[in-house]
Amino acid sequence: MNAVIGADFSQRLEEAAAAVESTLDQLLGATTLEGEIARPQRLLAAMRYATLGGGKRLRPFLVIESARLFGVTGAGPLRAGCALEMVHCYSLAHDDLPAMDDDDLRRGRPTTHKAFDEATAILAGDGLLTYAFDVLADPATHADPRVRAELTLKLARAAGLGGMVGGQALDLAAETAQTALDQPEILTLQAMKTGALLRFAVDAGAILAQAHPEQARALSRYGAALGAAFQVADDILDAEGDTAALGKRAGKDAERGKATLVSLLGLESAKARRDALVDEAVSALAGFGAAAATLAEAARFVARRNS
Ligand code: GRG
Repeated sequence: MNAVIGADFSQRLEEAAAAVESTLDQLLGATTLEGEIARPQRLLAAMRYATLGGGKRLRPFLVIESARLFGVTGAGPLRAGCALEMVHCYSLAHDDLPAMDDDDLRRGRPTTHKAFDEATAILAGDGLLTYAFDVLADPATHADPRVRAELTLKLARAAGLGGMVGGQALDLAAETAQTALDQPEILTLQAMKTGALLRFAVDAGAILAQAHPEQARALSRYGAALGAAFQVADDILDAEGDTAALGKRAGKDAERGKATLVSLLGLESAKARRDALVDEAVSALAGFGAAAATLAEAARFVARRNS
């Protein structure tokens, strides 16, 4: 946990982010795909705004690195990572809307509904969510239709009712509930709202590589622990971080009386839990040996990030 984030890791993350940016730029270009009738200019501009020019690109990085663990590189992991990033960016644009978190700032810039308007931000999110499945279903992502179908099914399960969207619904319900959530309820909510997409990222790498089920399960355990560590770190950042570094408003959880592990356990215990989750994530990689060093560092990065 105290290891310094290595130059090699930072370089890999930067390289992946650059490749993701350029692939997203291409996917969200003006040229229509076969079967599309037209790409409305303002909607496309809002989808590009919500997606390009910011973010750590952690989810696509995890797809790329998980696939690389099995020797799979190139367009497949990059495209699957971009599909996942589209779902993530849609969730941020919708979460920022007045009906949800009502935020003005995201990734250091005005939120999508502030830069455009509410209806356009809703449609941009809808367009990104739908496009993500287009990208996964396209043969350019993988030659084998069974692999494409598995990616599509797994992302739908991670993003939908029993995953991110369901977690968001639980989170919104908790804001107006009479009784505060207890620890198991918070853990379920967080595993759904933020954990499910992060876990999908590493599952996608194993699916693309058609990995041995035992290896896929180990990677999935890593993804679940990393996802949980990410969310505790996010709660800690909200409590301790500053708005300028975060690129979004800090201190919102306490202001809204939101039940998080920080409010439930206190800062120090939340930090201890975060560190234990990082250890758990790293232990799950034991069977992969030195080949998994970058993924191990990704777990440390998630816990130590300041934005
Ligand atoms: C609206 C359906 C719907 C879901 C929203 C993920 C989510 C559910 C809301 C986002 C609210 C939020 C800030 C959650 C905390 C965890 C999180 C997803 C942080 C942002 O992810 P990063 O740090 O962001 O990976 P970047 O900007 O680097 O991509």
